[in-house]
Amino acid sequence: MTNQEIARILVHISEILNIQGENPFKIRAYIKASQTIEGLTYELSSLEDKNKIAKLPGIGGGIAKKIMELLETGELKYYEELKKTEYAPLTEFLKISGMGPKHAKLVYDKLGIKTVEELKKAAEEGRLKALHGLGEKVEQNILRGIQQVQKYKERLPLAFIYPRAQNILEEVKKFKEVKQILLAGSLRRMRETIADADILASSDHAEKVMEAFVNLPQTDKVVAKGKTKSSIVTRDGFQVDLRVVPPESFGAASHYFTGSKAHNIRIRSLGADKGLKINEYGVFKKEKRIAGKTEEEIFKSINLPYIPPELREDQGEIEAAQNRKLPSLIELKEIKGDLHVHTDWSDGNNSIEEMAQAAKNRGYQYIAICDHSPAMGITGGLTQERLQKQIEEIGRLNRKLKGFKILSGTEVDIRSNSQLDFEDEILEKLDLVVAAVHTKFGQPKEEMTKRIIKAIENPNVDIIAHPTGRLIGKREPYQVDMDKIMDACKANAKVLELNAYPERLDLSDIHCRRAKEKGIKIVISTDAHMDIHLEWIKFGVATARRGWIEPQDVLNTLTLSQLLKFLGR
Ligand code: DGT
Ligand code: CA
Repeated sequence: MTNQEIARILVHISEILNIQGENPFKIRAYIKASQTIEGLTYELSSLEDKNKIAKLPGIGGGIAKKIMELLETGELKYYEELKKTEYAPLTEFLKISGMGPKHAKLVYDKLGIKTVEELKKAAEEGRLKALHGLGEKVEQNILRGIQQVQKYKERLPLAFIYPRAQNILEEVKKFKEVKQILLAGSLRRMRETIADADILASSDHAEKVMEAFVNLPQTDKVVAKGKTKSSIVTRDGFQVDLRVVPPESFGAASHYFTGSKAHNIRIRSLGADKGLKINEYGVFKKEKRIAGKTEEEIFKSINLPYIPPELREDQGEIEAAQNRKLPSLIELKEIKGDLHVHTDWSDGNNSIEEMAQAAKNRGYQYIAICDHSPAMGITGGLTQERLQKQIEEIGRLNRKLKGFKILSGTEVDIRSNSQLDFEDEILEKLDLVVAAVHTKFGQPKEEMTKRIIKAIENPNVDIIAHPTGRLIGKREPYQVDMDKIMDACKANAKVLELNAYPERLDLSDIHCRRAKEKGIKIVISTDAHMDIHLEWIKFGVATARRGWIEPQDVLNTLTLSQLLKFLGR
């Protein structure tokens, strides 16, 4: 059983318990355990000493035992029984934005609704709004939520596919016939969602590579097996296409299969203007191949500099290349710290010290601890008194740490009446204040925009976190006038966050580009709830690159002393 499969079962258990109205601590324990397992860089099944499972952060003895049962027998009795209970089928509803566990239970108890189709029909017929506590607005939200889920069904988040496709690439790379290999398609362009993973390899023995590929342990189903292209569906449920080309075509094929299609069409037509034929095998003048081994050669054949994959969307990158005006995109190694992480003081899984150590190990100079505020009850949001204690604890840890600084911060909730969830007198004591909307997503656009601008205008606020509130494939952004938000940031020298949490990526690439045009700084933060989540920074950086962001646009490329000066505390 893979980590992924185990994590999925634990989440499912937490969902069933949630609908049953179980104790929140018990529910949270399953969620935390699943997060831990999803973040591991090795498979639990490969552990020699299974007793180590109980020692992982966030995994207690009871759940550890259940995991061992899963690993040993491939089954969990407790889970099998739980699945037979009355409310178990309702967990499908939780994928729908606007449907919490209480609503799920309500529609079942009152109307006997058990499937998404039944729910959709009931919403369309206006039968939900009559239920106590639902109403017209919630009904519309649920309907929109269902459409959203159905629309995204075929695409998965980048951060889910990326590491799994990378694992497969590493396996294929081991075949001795393989010379070069890379992730291509939307994965290489780092789009926020991926339909299928494309891998490209070069070899003189394509058929042997095909044979080995379809027999990988990750393979669940072979969709197609050809001489130079095969497709599998992995046990994690997504499709991987592997193409093999001869080494002299690797550059041309890399370019072709990276796409996007729109970019490729433009490149091919620029070639045609010069009497060149550009395809996946190379660049041809009459019948003669004049380039194809590297991607640089392809661009050079039409007098263009190399265009980074993240820009290849035909969104002005070709014109920029022609005018020698391509941006120098931000790179991962330029990130000097993470300015939004959680700890076990609220809903995180690691201590302040563990988070700091993990950040230091990444070569960072600083980290900002931004646990939740009181309004976020379910996340264990800090009271004013606990925040005061946390500031003192951070002071103590900072005296111990050398060459690294922990900043005292908060992710303060912007209440629906636009008040912040902490008094200014405590916000003043912090090194950094991140403010965010977590409730009342359905406010009208004007109200929501005002609500956030009010926070931007508070002199103690530095950053607006996940500015649109979207959850990819799950929740549309709330209604907000981003131009007005950005103008307010500009006027008040405030920063917008690009939250790299896999289902957020909020700001999106498009908003990043707009922010840059308006001259607003962004900060790329992970919102990590565990030390290993710091790794997600790479998806944030990738999204920023897709938004044409350069290092000087990003707050956390500053050194510690520059950052402290910017914050001006
Ligand atoms: P996805 O899979 O929807 O997340 O997005 P992509 O970009 O990976 O699309 P996919 O898998 O259909 O194709 C991979 C790449 O192959 C694509 O980015 C560009 C190239 N490609 C596919 N079909 C065509 C085509 O008809 N013309 C050209 N020029 N390129 C194509
Ligand atoms: Ca693809």
